[in-house]
Amino acid sequence: MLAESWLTALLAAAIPCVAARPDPDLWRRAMTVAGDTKACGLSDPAPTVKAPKTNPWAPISPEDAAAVWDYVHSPDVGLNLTAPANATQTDNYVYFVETLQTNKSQVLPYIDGDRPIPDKYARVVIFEGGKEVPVSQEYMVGPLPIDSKTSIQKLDYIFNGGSGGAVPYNARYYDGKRSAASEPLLKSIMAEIADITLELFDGVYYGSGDNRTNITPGSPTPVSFDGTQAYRNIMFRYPGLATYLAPIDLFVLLDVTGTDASKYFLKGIVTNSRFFPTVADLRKAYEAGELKSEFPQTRNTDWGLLNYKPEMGVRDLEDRLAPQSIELGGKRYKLDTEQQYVEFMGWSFYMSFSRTLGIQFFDIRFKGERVLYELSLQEAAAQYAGYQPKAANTALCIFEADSGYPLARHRTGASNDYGFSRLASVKGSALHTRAVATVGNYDYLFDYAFHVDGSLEITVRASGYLQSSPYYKNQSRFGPRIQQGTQGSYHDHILTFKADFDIVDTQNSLQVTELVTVNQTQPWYPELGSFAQMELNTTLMQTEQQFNWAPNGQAMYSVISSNLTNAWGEKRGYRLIPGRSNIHLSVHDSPWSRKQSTFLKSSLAVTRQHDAEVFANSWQNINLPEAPQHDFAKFFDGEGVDDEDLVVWFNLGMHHFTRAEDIPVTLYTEAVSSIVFAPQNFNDRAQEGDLRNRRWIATDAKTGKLEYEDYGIALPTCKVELEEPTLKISEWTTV
Ligand SMILES: *[C@@H]1O[C@H](CO)[C@@H](O)[C@H](O)[C@H]1NC(C)=O
Ligand SMILES: *[C@@H]1O[C@H](CO)[C@@H](O)[C@H](O)[C@H]1NC(C)=O
Ligand SMILES: *[C@@H]1O[C@H](CO)[C@@H](O)[C@H](O)[C@H]1NC(C)=O
Ligand SMILES: *[C@@H]1O[C@H](CO)[C@@H](O)[C@H](O)[C@H]1NC(C)=O
Ligand SMILES: *[C@@H]1O[C@H](CO)[C@@H](O)[C@H](O)[C@H]1NC(C)=O
Ligand SMILES: *[C@@H]1O[C@H](CO)[C@@H](O)[C@H](O)[C@H]1NC(C)=O
Ligand SMILES: *[C@@H]1O[C@H](CO)[C@@H](O)[C@H](O)[C@H]1NC(C)=O
Ligand SMILES: *[C@@H]1O[C@H](CO)[C@@H](O)[C@H](O)[C@H]1NC(C)=O
Ligand SMILES: [Cu+2]
Repeated sequence: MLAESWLTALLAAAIPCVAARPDPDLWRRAMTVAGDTKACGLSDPAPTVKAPKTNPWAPISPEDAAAVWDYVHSPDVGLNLTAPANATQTDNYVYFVETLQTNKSQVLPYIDGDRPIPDKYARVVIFEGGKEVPVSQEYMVGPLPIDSKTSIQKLDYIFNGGSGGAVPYNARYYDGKRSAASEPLLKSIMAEIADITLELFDGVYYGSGDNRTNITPGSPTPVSFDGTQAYRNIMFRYPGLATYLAPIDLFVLLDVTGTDASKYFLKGIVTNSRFFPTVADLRKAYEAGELKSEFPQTRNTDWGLLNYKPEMGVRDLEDRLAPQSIELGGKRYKLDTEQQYVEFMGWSFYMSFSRTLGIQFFDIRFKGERVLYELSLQEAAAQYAGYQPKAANTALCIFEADSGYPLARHRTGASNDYGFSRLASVKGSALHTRAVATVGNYDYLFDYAFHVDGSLEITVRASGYLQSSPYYKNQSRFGPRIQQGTQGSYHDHILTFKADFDIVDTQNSLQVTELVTVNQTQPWYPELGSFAQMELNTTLMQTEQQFNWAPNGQAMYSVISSNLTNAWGEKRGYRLIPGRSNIHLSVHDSPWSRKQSTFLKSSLAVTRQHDAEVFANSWQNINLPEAPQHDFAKFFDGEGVDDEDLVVWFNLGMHHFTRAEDIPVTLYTEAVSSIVFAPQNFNDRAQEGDLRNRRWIATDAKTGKLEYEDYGIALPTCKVELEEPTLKISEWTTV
């Protein structure tokens, strides 16, 4: 029993960061079990610390958000709002309330000086379908908390597209109220062809509330190109847990321009790669027997579930628990949970959270000196659709883990000439801040690893259901067949990040160090004549630009301080090191991403920091590929970036070459992309000499005497007594 209790306790300790919680009660019981293992420090909370300053980036409180809600609904403010629960698309209603990011120009005098903390503002999105010219309009409300000084104004300055915070109705985010408005038309069309869909696809659609309905409509984006029109290209799938993998070959194209649903109409129906402008055209082809499905979709999609499949057999020793990551001896990081502030091995940073961006990091310092002012995700896009992470699904967790390799290792003086040898090895570990964001059909796993040597690694992984297509023999150019009736459609995943570097202060430059080949002569090699040599060619980027990693990695990019040098007179900096799969968008002129996603089209970009250029994107750009609300391309207006406050934008992502192994879900081992920021002469030497988690082994060749130094850092011993094991390992399903 004890063995099982141990495992349970260890698993409970390890689980918060690797697994979803299957059920809150199980979770509570497991924590109780883990709570008994105090002796090992396994379940001790992280030590606390007081943040140097109140977090100026923190999200507004739930109380303030509720007060803002009441404020905008009050008749005095005059917005004529309907409660969202009762609203239709032709009413005015609040879509969301969130925190407006505080201006850097207002934060620096506070965080670095003695100015008071800047005022907080809320950002409120109101869908104004009840206006004569219906729009979506963003507002800023503040200062908070609400008092006599609070006012509401249009939030225009974070959008540079020309219409500020306004988005035309047609391009407004396609929410449930808009779907509801076009539902009667969809229902009538689908009822008219129910006999056809029943025979061809074993499916009928009479509306979502009708108990005969057995196929599910889905609407890809964009729904508009420039806001002057709106359409829905509705696809259908078999419902169920694996619905994304069970598409059927039926697409209904509706024109849904404007708020008057009586004017909506059918543009056509697509099946068998053929377009039928009217129901009558479809019926004619059907009656002529031209529409048989070659590879019908399977109703039973158990093959698409991420569960144990006994029919696949067993692997030897797989009945044993896999290794778990645990923090034996107590946590080595400190938290100020109220201020969302973290300290770890010389690192310190604040965190914030936004509905549209997920987790954000601010004032990231190493040994007291600022490296980054801000690090945050800007967009998670797929080739055919850009969408935003949804806050509701994010689970944040922090833990330290073994790096899986030593930070450094070397054996020296092994030869008998010296009579002795030394072997040294330094433990590698990193603090991971990890968040999982479910964005539609994918679970993106974001990992920010703060390594003990001062480097910061950002990794993103994608797992989940493919947006698949019905399979056709003659469409293999879009991807392979991956199930009976399913094709894995090729696509790109691109995740855009903002890295506002401040190498100690805001006066920085972007240094490019190219490896160039030059022909040289060297007097002591007369026989070689002129011969090729490598040289470093170091330059500073002069103006704002988008750029890509040099082929063969033959250039190093570093953000350096304009003025600060280390002990050796070298400019202090941090280097950008490509990791795995540093891709950008493949198609640069697709009508679905033509102008609203310029930031996806290069691996890197550098711009000058401005309070009004906070974001690479606007969350409503998705339906405005031809007339973006916010246009990243406009950032590049020739401003200098040498000796300036600069921002680096970078993309991580994957070209998703789909495969049978994407069933049931895409695997994190392969769908991964990363980047590392590493000190480049930021320090005077490697940041390891002050770490005691190391071994120093000296051997004397003559005497054979061996000295072993562990600096007093040893495996903690502890005794665990558990009253009653309450959980079986099998009750934990990791996700
Ligand atoms: C919605 O409308 C109903 C009927 O008019 C009303 O009773 C209810 O209070 C409204 N709900 C909200 C949240 O205003
Ligand atoms: C208020 O909004 C409703 C739609 O919800 C609209 O019918 C009405 O005309 C609006 N009233 C004013 C004064 O604008
Ligand atoms: C479906 O709904 C109809 C009408 O409400 C009802 O008469 C029928 O019993 C329902 N059938 C099933 C299988 O629930
Ligand atoms: C591909 O196959 C479909 C279904 O068999 C057929 O309708 C379509 O014309 C074919 N397309 C091409 C380009 O051959
Ligand atoms: C070096 O010299 C070789 C032989 O003369 C020539 O082909 C080559 O282009 C030169 N390379 C550079 C980088 O100048
Ligand atoms: C060094 O880079 C600069 C700027 O790109 C370029 O003009 C120059 O020719 C390069 N020098 C060598 C030796 O490649
Ligand atoms: C850089 O340092 C020099 C010497 O201390 C100083 O004169 C100069 O103003 C500094 N430049 C900037 C941009 O801070
Ligand atoms: C932030 O900066 C922008 C651009 O300068 C300005 O328009 C805006 O009013 C500032 N926000 C606050 C809350 O002061
Ligand atoms: Cu994918």
